[in-house]
Amino acid sequence: MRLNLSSLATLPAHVQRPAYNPASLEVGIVHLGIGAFHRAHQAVYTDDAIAAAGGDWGICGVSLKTPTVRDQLVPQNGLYSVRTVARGPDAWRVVGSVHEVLFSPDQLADVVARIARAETKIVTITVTEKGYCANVAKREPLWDHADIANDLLHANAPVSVLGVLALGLFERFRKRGEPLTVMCCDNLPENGAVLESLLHHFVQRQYPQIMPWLRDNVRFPSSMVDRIVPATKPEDRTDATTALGVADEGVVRAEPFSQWVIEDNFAGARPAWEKVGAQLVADVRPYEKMKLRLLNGSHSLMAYLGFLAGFETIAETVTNASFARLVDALMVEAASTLEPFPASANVDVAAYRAQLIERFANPNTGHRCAQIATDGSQKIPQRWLAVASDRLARGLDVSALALATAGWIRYVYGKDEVDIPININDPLASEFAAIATKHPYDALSFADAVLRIEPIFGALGRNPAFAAPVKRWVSALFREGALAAVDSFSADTAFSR
Ligand code: CS2
Repeated sequence: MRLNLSSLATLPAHVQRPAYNPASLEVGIVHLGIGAFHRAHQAVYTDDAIAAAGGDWGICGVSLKTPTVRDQLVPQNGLYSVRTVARGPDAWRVVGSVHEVLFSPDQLADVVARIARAETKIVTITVTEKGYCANVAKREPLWDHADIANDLLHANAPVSVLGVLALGLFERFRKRGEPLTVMCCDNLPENGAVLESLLHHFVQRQYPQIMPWLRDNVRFPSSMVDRIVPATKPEDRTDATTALGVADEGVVRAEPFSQWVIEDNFAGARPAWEKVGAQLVADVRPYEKMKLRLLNGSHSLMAYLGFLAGFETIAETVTNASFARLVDALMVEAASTLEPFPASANVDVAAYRAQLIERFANPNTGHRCAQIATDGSQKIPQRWLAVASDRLARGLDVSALALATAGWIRYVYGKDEVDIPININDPLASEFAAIATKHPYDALSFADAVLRIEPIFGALGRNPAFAAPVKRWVSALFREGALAAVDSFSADTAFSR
């Protein structure tokens, strides 16, 4: 038996299930990039909001790159379970908000029709940092990226998120031209403004005739999303069968914590997300900066150095005392660059930091360093390098950020500490490999060449106040390994704050 609308009634009592009839929902939201994160985050808030306040907020989930999720969820009528991995026993719930799942390369016409329908009020997006095919600093599409180039040439067979959105918007304009909200839910700073700019650039080339409509009718709120969602593990599927009594191919695992801060800037109606824990605010920037720089910054630091030191997961890494001190030092550096919160927000950065350590240390999360280590070229600019630039501009030291950056450089060298190749998953992987081939085991030249990759480091890579400590740490990492380097960082008395 499989989880689906007919087996829903057979679920054991301990499994939380939709408090409404999922079959009766109409689609009000199109989500591009229906991976595990969306299913454990926005879809859960929407499930709760429908239960609390009703509304036709069914989600049409779209995959752009692989048909896996569609193939898992269509036989299940969109139903799937979330396994919440706490320190105590797991909790299981079945989510009913996903109404339909499409694979865009096979079902483009349906995707476009969904975006164009007046009943669709919101498009949300999680395609990861690299999915935007963008120069984020310039807020412009990478015009020579293969996907963007394809979409400019074949407007009716787009493969990129910008191309699919542009085609959907064009169709919406041609129909009734109802207003629409498009909300980015990826870990990019000012993600709404970035997406708006990318899409405006793209549409300006592809469909210039809709620009006035786009400017006046389509809103791009920013949002900060947070929940640690490791990749689903094989045992999640077996355990789902035991917990639910039916098989669930779409199960996702997630930590108990969840946060969503949304800029209150919608073109029309939206689910009552504020009734179920989401924060609707005038300005998301202070929240996203705190989250990107403290949570994601620490994550990336542990991903590279923890991996090199031989740790499998974030929890193992942060339980090592020297790593814990280094993470704390990184957070101290990052915290000094945050923006003030409105007094009414009640945010306590020290408590936030302590809570992060607790979350990282949850032994049941099983979040692998290797998973977070992907796509570093797309992540470290906003997680670390912006922090380093801010601090250097104020004459402050960048000790922990330098070691973190050195860890990433050592990692992209592509061989671990016992010389086993590392599978570098990054859009710039071939560039790193070429540099490594040119400078075999030459820590300083390798580091120097990587620091000169302009799209990642910009001017910071040429600033000796940053480059010099980074290069010293890269040498130390090649010489003595990550564990010894992190130990010596943590023992360094000069650092004791
Ligand atoms: C992680 C994030 O993989 C990564 O880069 O840092 O996915 C992180 O788990 C989430 O942003 C937490 O909200």
